[in-house]
Amino acid sequence: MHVKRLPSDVIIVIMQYLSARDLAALSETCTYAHSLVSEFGWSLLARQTSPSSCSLSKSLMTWPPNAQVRYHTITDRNWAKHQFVARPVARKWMGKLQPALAINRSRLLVGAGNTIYSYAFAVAKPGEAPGVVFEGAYTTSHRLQAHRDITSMASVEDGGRDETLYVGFADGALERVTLPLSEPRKHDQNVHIDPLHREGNYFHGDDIVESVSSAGNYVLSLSSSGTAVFMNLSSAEPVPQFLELDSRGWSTYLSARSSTPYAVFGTSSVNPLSVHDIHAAGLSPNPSAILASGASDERPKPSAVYGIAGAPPSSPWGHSDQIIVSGWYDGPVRVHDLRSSKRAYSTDPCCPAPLLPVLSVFDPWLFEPNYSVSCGGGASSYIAAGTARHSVVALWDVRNPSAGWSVHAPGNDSSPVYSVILEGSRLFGATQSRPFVLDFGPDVREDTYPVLKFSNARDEEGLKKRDRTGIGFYVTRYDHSR
Ligand SMILES: *[C@@H]1O[C@H](CO)[C@@H](O)[C@H](O)[C@H]1NC(C)=O
Ligand SMILES: *[C@@H]1O[C@H](CO)[C@@H](O)[C@H](O)[C@H]1NC(C)=O
Ligand SMILES: CC(=O)N[C@H]1CO[C@H](CO)[C@@H](O)[C@@H]1O
Repeated sequence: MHVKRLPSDVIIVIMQYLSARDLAALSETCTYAHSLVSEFGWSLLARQTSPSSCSLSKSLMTWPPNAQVRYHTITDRNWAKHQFVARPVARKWMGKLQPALAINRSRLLVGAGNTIYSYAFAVAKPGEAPGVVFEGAYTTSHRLQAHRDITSMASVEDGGRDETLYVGFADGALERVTLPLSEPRKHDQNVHIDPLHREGNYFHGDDIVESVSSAGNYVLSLSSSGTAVFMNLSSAEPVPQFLELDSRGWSTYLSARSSTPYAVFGTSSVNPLSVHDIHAAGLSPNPSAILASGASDERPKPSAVYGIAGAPPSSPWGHSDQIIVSGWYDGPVRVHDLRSSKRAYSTDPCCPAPLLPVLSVFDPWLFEPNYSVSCGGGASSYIAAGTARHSVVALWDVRNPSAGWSVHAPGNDSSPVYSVILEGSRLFGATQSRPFVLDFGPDVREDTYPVLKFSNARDEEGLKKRDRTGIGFYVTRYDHSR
């Protein structure tokens, strides 16, 4: 039967099951099919495949559906071929810093030492890669002093202005900072953030604020001594709620997407990863789940969890926010599914039986067990882990987790990757020396990222060679299939 004889609503239903290639083929059969595909096909597919990408979202909103599908299709293909453009986002900093990254729909923020560097996401036309533009550097103290260093950051909802964040410091301060973006910059100098733009809290005494997370209206911070502070910003005067975890604190993650929002804590202990539900009254003091490391018959050994992330809504695990990805001291990156019933034997009657991981992945060539983790990438199926040395980022496709691969960040410093943010097409990361990006999307040009003028050739030793495209820099990558 000819396709023309089918009623159009039947063809539209069928189109829901077609890939970009199938749709392109269908649209070339006749003008009738072509018009159905342009009117319905591309937008159906764009809705199904659109990964969550802060840095692209403003551009994608203005693009026609077929341009969105083109972008995502080329991105997925580049992921499958391990093809990307690697770029430093800034010149090397002075000294070795432990940077923190935060993102929202308008900008990428890099906190390093006493400075927050802001990079705005430009709105691009279809067929152009949305640019990342340096906006300014904002200092939180007049002098660089280690105890006033920024240690963690998270951006929060501020009515769409996207200039507000919570910043944790080495001296225990937790500040709500609004970036003075409209203040004029003289001769590219840093702008000091005056007291009008910041509001200090001293919940953590003088312990390092190791981690700050945000989701929806919630903010969560955790200090090295294991004090967690939870706030619901939807009330006019948020009341901080304290929770003592009684172990060395490292990492946090907040989920506000599922019907029961929850907080996850990473610590150094026998049970280093725990989930606490968030109810109308606030954060529950008792864990609703303990996430275990190993096989069901093993006695838990003390370990530590340095990085925690959730999976994007479009991931192969499904829309519900029940997946928790964590980077452990003893090596692997582990994935727990809160819906799973695989539990370890519990000796402690007070706590829920520990939940076993549904997946563990590791880079067998790297024994440095320290990770920042993030999920996203091609088909929203990748886990990225920043590791402790050689500025290596390890990547796994969860649809084929035994075929992992790793890449050294541009610059190739002997540094940990302290923070990673993985979107559909871009991975933003930061080493002790600089922020960087790996861009798997199409249409990247020299001016998509900030122009770099290297003054001191020796400082930029690892950035000598451009890649084949001439846009990115040459980086070393290797497979670690098992
Ligand atoms: C692991 O990460 C923590 C927190 O970033 C850091 O303090 C520690 O020194 C790291 N350990 C190694 C072996 O890199
Ligand atoms: C980066 O460093 C690793 C060792 O840490 C080395 O094997 C690799 O060749 C270096 N890559 C580049 C591009 O310099
Ligand atoms: C990941 C993150 O923190 N995103 C924030 C960025 O900004 C939006 C508003 O545009 C906030 O709602 C998000 O929480």
